[in-house]
Amino acid sequence: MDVTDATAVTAAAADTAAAPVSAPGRVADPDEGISHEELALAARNHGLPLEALRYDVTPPGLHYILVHYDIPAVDADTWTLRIHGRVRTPLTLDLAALRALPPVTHRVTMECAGNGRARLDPRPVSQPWLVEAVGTADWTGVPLRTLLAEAGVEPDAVEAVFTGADHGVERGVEQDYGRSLTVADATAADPEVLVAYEMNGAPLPPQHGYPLRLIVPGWYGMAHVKWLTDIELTDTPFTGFQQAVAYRFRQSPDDPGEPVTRIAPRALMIPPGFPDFMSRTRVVRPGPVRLEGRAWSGRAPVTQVEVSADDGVSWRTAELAAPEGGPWAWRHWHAPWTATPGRHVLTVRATDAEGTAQPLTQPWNRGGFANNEVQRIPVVCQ
Ligand SMILES: Nc1nc2c(c(=O)[nH]1)N[C@H]1C(S)=C(S)[C@@H](COP(=O)(O)O)O[C@H]1N2
Ligand SMILES: [Mo]
Repeated sequence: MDVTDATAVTAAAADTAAAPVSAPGRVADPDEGISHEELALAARNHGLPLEALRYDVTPPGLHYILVHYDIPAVDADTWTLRIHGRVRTPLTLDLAALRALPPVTHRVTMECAGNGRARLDPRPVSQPWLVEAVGTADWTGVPLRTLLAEAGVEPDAVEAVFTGADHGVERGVEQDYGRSLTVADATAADPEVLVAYEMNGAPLPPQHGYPLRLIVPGWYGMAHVKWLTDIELTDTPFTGFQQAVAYRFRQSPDDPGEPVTRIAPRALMIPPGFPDFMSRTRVVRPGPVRLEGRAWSGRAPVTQVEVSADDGVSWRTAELAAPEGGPWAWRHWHAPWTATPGRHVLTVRATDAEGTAQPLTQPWNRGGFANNEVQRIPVVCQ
C-alpha cells in the first residue's frame, strides 16, 4: 500500500468513526415517530409547565432550559471575562470587578427559536419543543455598552463575538458555543444588552449560565450566550457554526438562508380545567371559564390578543394588561368563555404593532425556527 492509499484508508476510517457521533441535520421521514435521541434532548431541556404562565416572573426551576452540550464545570473564584480584539484597551474582568459596576435589571421574556418545532410536518429532527420553550426573568448585570465603552471599540470593528465555556460537537463541527451581534446591536441603548450575573435577584443557576451570560432583549434564545468567558471585537462578520450554519431560515440544505433574530409574536393560554394524566386532554365544567395567559413579541409591542373556542373559525378580542414589566416582557391577557357540554378546541393569537398576527398554519423551515403557529387546546366539557 502506498502513502496515498494509507491516507485514504485513514480518512475513510475517520469518517466511519465520526459519522455516528455527529450526523448532519435532517428532517424526519413521513410518519417517523419521536426517537430516543429526541426524547433524551427533551428530558434534558425542559419547557415551562403551561400553568406557570400565571406568574409575571417565572419562578426558579420553571423557566425553560436549552443547553446544546453539557453544563460546564465552573470555578467562580477564577472566572474572568476577556474583552479583546478591535478595542483600544483589552480588559480582563473578574466577577468582583463586574459586580462593582452600577447594576441594571431588565425583565425579559426569552423563547427558544425552535419552539413549536415538534408540531411541524415534516418534523425537523432536533430538540422537540411543542409550545413551551419560554420564560420570563428579571436579569441583573452590567450593560454591555458600558463595558465596550470602557474597552474603546475601534472604528473598524463590525461585530462582537461572544463565546461560552461549554464545548461540544454538532453536525460534525467541534466548537465552543459562540454567537455574534453587530457593534450597533451590541451597543444600542434600547434594547440594552446585558452581561448578567443574577436571575430573579439570585446568582444565575448553573443551567442558566452561572456565573455570567448575555441577555439580548427581544431576541430568540440562541443570542443569549451562557457561561460567557470571551468577547472579541472583529473587523469581519463571524462565521461560526451557531451563526452561519445553525439558526438560519432555510427551505433546503443548500439554501444560505436568512439569520434568525427577533422573537415573532405569540400568545399562549393556561390550559383551563384539569388534565388527563396521559393525553393531557382538558376537562372543564359547563358554565363560565376564565381563559388567560401571556402574549409577547420581540419585534414590536403586542397590540391585540384574540381567542377562539371553535378552532379559529370565530374570534373574540381578549383584555390585554398594561405592559407593567417593561417593553421586553410578556403581557397578561384574559377573556371570559361560557363552556357548553361537548368537545371544543381553544386557541389564541397575538398581533403586534408591525401588524403581524400569528398564523393558523405552520410557517415551515428546515430548522423549525420561529414557527409561531397558534396553540390548540382540545377541551372536553362535561
Ligand atoms: N453557551 C451557551 N449559551 C447558550 C446555549 C448553549 O447551549 N450554550 N443555548 C442557547 C439557546 S438555543 C437558548 S434557547 C438559550 C436558553 O437559555 P435558558 O436555558 O437560560 O432558558 O440559551 C442560549 N445560550
Ligand atoms: Mo434555543
